[in-house]
Amino acid sequence: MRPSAVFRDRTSYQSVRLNFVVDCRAFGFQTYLDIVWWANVARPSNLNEGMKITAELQERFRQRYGGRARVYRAPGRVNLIGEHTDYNDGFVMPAAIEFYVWIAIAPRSDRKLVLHSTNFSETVEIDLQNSITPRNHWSDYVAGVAVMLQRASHHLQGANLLIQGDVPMGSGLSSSAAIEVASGLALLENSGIHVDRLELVKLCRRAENEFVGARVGIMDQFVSSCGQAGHALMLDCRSLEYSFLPLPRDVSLVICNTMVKHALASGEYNTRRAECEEGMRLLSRSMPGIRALRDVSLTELEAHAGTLPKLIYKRCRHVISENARVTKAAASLEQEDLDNFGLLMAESHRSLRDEYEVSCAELDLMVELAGQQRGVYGARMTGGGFGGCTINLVRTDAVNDFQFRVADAYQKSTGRAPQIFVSPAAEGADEVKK
Ligand code: GAF
Repeated sequence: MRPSAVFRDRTSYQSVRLNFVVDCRAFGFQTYLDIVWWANVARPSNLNEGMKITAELQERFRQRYGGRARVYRAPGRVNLIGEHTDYNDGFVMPAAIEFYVWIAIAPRSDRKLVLHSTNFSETVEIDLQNSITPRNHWSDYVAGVAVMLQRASHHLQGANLLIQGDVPMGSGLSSSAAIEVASGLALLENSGIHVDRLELVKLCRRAENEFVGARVGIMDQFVSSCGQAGHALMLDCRSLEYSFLPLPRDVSLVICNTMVKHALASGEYNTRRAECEEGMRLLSRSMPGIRALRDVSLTELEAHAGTLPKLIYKRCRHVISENARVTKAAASLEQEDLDNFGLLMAESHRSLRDEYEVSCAELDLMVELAGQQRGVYGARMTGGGFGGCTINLVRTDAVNDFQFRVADAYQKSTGRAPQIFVSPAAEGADEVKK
C-alpha cells in the first residue's frame, strides 16, 4: 500500500477513503487501481462545524484557564490572480478559505497576555507593561499585533488566549495573516474597543512588516479580515477600494499543496521587493510622475527597456503585465467567461515562473498536471511562491477525478503525497457565537 494523498473537502466533509493498489507485475506493468468511496455520512454544514469547534475550544479553555471564553476566528486565503502586485500599489483578487486560526479569549485582571498554542503545545507570557521584542517565534504574530494596537493608542486589557489553527503553515495560504487578524480582533474586543476593519488590517500588516520583519503587502490581512462568502475580492492596493465578485456556483476552488517549501522563500521575497524598487528608481528618471510600478504601462516599459538591467526589466514586466491581467480577469468573471479567466491564470503562472522567477519544479509540475485534467478552467501557483500551493478553478462535477488523478500523478513523479483541498470562498474574520 502506498502512502495516500490527503483530500479534504470543505464543501461537504466527505471523509472516508478506501484506497488500495493492485500491482499486476505478472503482466509486466503496474496497474494502480484506486477505489475510493467518499461517504456521505454526517455532513455538517460549515456553520455547525464552526459551532462544534467553538464548543470544544471553550471546553479546553475552561480546563486550562477556568471560566468562559469568547471565540474568534480568521481565515487563510488563496489568491486567484494578482501575485506580487500588492506591494507595487497594484491589483489583487484573493478569496478567503474555510481554514481558520481560532482564538478563545477571556480577560485577566493584570496586564499580561498568556498565549497557549494547541498546534505547538506551548505557552508564552507577554507583559503589556514591559517593552516587547520579537523572539523569532510563532508568538511574534500575536505580540506584534498587540504592540501595534498599543502604539495606535488602543489600551489593551490583559487576557488568556487559547490559539488553534487549521490553515496549513508555510504553504502560501496565509496562516500568518490569519493569526494576526484573529488575535487583533480578539484583543480589541476583549478590551471593549471597536476599530474599523480597515484600521485593523493596516495594524496587522504593520505588525508583520515592523515586528515580525516580513515586508509583505496588504492583500492577506485584507482578505482575511474582509472576505465575503462565495466571492472573490477585487482590491486596489493603492486606494484600498474594493468590490466583491461572485464566483460561479458550479465551479470549485481546488487547492493543491506541493508539500515543499524551499528555504529561499522569505529572503527571495524581500529581494523581489528590492528589485521592484530598483525598477521604479530607474524608470522614474525618465518618467518623473510615477509613484509605483502600478503607474507604468507595458508600452512605457518597452519604451524604456534600454534603461533597465535585464533582470530588473523582467521583474517589472511581470508586475506590470500581472496588473493588466487582474483587471481583465475581473471583467471575465463578471461576464462568467471562465475560459478566458483560466487563460489569464495560465499566463500569470508563466510570468511568475519565467519573469519573476518565484515558482519551482514542484509548483510547475502541479500546474502542468492540472492542465491535463478535464473540467479545469485554470491553474497557477498562489501566494509568495518557492513551494506551497496551486489554486485551480475546476468544474465541480470534475473535482473528484481531478483530485485523484493529480494526486496520483504528482506522487508518482515526486514521491511526495500532496494535500488537495476544496474550499468555498469564505467570510472574513469574526466572533463565532452560539
Ligand atoms: C505573500 C505576501 F504576504 C502578500 O502580501 C503578497 O505579496 C503575496 O505573497 C504575493 O502576491 O502572501
